[in-house]
Amino acid sequence: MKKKLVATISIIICIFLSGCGILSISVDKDGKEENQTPGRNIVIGFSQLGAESDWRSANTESMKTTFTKAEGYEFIFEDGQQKQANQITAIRKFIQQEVDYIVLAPVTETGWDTVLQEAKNAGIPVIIVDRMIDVDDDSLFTCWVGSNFELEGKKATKWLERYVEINEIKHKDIHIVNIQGTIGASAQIGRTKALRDAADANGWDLIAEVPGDFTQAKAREQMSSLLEQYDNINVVYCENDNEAFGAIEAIEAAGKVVGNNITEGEIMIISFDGVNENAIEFVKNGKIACIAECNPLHGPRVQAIIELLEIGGSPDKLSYVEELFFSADRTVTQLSIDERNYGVVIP
Ligand code: GYE
Repeated sequence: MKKKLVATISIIICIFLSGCGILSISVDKDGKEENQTPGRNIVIGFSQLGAESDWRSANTESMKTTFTKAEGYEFIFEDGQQKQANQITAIRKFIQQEVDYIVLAPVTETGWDTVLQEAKNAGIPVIIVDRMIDVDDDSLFTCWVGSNFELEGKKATKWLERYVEINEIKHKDIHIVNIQGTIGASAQIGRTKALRDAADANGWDLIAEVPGDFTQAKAREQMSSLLEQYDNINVVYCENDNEAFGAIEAIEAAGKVVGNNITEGEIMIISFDGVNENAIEFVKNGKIACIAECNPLHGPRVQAIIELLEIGGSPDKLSYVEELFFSADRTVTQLSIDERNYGVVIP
């Protein structure tokens, strides 16, 4: 309640300041005029893990368009290019630059203790966004905001379980491969765990788990080699949409058909994210059976946290984002509707 009140007051103050026109005009290096809130220049160092997927591009865009000069922020962006070492270097640079906040989208969960201790010693709050970190001491980060990746996986596997039952397919006839994300990333860990648990519980044949690094190219390569090794694959669990695109390309290149009719030799694709319009199109035309949404628009969420910290508030340690589930199969979604605690959008 107190937190809400503090947040509300801050929003009122912001609206008041801009409403009164208390904005100064400054000129950037190209001579263009920019609005700037006077007396306020919050410096944020953002260590983004890379640019592997459409999700990531949307996430970067959300951060960049949120933390603008006009809103009183100086935003320093560093691309880690999938390497933790680069992200650690970026954090150390932010500490030297004496930024006000460090925002970290970590590539993998472990290995952050030392550098985050350095940030803590420097008195710089660290906000973790998207994937989680696994540190011994929770006080090394202020808070985290992101998705419940295992829940996303549970939605997808529940959907498959229902599909199998409604279509009177035997669970043991599900021959599934998992094209995983970046190994050690929270999104991979949660989604992989959900599939392993569901395969165990239902008796699905989980043929193989291979890393696809969340990229289209790696997934295409992995899927081609899986098709050469196994001739009974009928479901492909792709841990993001870009992998789904790559898997579809490989399946079609091998002369096979992508679709839900697995009893007639088609190969079903299950995916995550739902960011790219093409992925939603694929759900509509049956090339992707279902997508557990993963929401990348964290910019405003991180902003709300920073604004709360600015006025002395304390954000929740962990904030999970609400997400939807996309499937074009109305029978399955209707039948499972009472059992789930998440929304379904039928495109
Ligand atoms: O699902 C995938 C991206 O960590 C939630 O990373 C993120 C995942 C997302 O590469 O597309």
